[in-house]
Amino acid sequence: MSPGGEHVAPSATFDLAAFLGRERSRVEQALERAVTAFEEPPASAFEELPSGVSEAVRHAVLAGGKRLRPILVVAAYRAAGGREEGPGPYDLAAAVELIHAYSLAHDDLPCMDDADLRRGLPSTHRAHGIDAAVRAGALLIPFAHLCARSAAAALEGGEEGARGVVRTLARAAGGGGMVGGQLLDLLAEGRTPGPDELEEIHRRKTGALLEGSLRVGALAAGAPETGVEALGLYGRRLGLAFQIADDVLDATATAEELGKHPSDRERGKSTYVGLHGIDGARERARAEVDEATTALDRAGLDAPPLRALAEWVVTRRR
Ligand code: GRG
Repeated sequence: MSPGGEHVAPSATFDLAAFLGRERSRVEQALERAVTAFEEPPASAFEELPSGVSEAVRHAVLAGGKRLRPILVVAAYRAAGGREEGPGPYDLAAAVELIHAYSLAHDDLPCMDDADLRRGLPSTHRAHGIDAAVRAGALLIPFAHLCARSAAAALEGGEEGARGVVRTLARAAGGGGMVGGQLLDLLAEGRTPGPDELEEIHRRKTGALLEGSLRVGALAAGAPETGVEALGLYGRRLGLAFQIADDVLDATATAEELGKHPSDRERGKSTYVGLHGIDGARERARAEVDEATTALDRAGLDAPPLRALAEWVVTRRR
């Protein structure tokens, strides 16, 4: 078991459990720094934050999670040649997790998934109220971009890398990415999207931020376009594998194992399992992982952490 509590397959060549433990701890420290900065007046732009918002931000950001996206940011940064060992890459990575945290807090709201449980705890609005959850999420969006800009500017990619990082994060989080995917998903409720539409929903809703994490890390390291594209392609394949694995978990795991209610199954949504069956979905996830590692091979990137993470994405139990 890893320090995150999940099963991690032993690897002869790379100790993924130890890697995840180390990286998560540094990500948690960076997230604590980000939340503390958010509470300071210049960052939040409030003399005094509206009641409950600070608590809701702390809950949304700090209460658990696998931290896959920030770990991918730092792994991509290192695979692309980034050398900074200090907190800088983790501060950049935390900015991406802030976007993910806002999306989960808003996704759980009664007007969207209406979920009571997240990461084994009450969802943000259940713990701190709907008003605070909405405001916290909305405030996190611009704050995350400010954090990403200043962290990236201090790394090898400098100001040019930082511009690319902010553009990439905004695209991944926006209408062509995560928000657009969520919208397509909401509009598809009550009917069954076919395989192409389902893939497009997931490519945007889940895949865009995962792919964006890889691109952000590479850009901050000052990687050339070919390196950014290779890591982006790995991220695209990984994103799809992650979502297919999520559908398999949604169909096979309990709320206790997942730390949330398996919502898609209950809401009768179209899923890879619904379209291809459990074995078919597992095969698709495996094929995507193979494509992800092939993208690394073609770019001549060894990157053991990225290879191990791709494997873990489809064997994880939550
Ligand atoms: C207003 C249309 C509109 C959108 C607002 C709410 C929202 C933006 C987007 C929702 C995006 C969303 C919830 C995507 C699901 C991504 C996903 C699979 C989350 C689970 O990720 P894990 O397993 O979670 O990495 P942990 O808890 O480990 O961080």
